[in-house]
Amino acid sequence: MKLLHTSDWHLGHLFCGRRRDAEFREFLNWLTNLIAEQKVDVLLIAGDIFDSGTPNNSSVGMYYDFLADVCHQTSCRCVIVTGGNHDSPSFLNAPKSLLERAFHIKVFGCATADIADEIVPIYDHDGNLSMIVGAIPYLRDADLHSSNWQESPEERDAAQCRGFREHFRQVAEYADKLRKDKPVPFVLTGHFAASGVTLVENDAVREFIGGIKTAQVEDLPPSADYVALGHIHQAQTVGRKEYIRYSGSPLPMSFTDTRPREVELIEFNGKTPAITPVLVPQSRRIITLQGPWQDIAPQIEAIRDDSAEIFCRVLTTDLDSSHLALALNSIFAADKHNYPVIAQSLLPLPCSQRESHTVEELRTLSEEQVFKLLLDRKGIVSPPERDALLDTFRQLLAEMHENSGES
Ligand SMILES: [Mn+2]
Repeated sequence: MKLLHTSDWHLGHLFCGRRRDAEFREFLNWLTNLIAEQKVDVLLIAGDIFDSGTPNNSSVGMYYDFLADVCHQTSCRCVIVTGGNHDSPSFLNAPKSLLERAFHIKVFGCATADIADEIVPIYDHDGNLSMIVGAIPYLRDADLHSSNWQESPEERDAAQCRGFREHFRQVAEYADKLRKDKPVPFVLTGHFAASGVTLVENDAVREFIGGIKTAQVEDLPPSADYVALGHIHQAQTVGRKEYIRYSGSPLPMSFTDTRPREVELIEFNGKTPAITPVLVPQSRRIITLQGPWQDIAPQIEAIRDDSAEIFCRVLTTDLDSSHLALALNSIFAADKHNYPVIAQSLLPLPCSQRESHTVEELRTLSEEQVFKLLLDRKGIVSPPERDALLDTFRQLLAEMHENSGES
């Protein structure tokens, strides 16, 4: 039995406001080919399929196109999709019965009251049980414990941990009953942060709201032969156990994440997994240019002239924000192609700009003036980015005034 583990696609993710449809489509086509070539039997997608609970139509289209391709162009006999903290359970679950009855696609948008719902037995062509998957989606607060307004935060955390352990234990117990003494692998999925994982700064892992903060490896049932995790965007093993893994996101989610991307291919010999990480090809260049202006200016010019769209971050160490803006504008005077998506001065702000405004002072400024001060302070100087943010701010302001009955 061959299994493929991936997670955290974040379809629809905007990289500093830029769309990535082409990158997502390339990844999904590459993945379909890999599943076909490697004759993968079971595909596991361990949460965060979409970046948002209300994904845009082109992301939804890509998802369904991919599922259709896997069903028609590969010999994959079962696709298992579990919800992550970014996914809307009801959105993922809406086509659940269609996908299950018409294709062999099983969707677990959220936990249900019946543990048996999360057990997927997989049979070979002769009808023999050949794998059991415990498909556990992201567990929300209500899945972990019943809230009690009198409990302290510590008591709530402890109750969540107990609920988490208990949920995984019950799924494993159910699988063990089904497996009896047959030498078939038991695979678990999960979407949470395990303690001790390596994180990257400014990565788009959304803070957990109403879920467990971190779980211990010891909280996972020992009977699992492979644990396919999602939520952390860098591929890694957990607790030095080879068979407990994050596949990470197939596309980097931030400038700070420069690690190679991968999916995990797992071949079982009886219950023993042989794990092969497969690198995901990347078509998009995502780069940071940092240093004195004189050194990075020629590199910025090369990027400007590149025909492919490059996500570039410029961090200068010897120009302040306004001089950086002027210098960039001179390079991009004729052509706005591949303008850096972030341009920031690393020089410390002069005292006059660093001073904080008192509430009284702020009252004398318009909302837009305050917002511009914020953009200055954040070092957002590139005109396209500044204009786009200002536009959004004005729209929000107009909506707010409308809602509050002002004109
Ligand atoms: Mn994620």
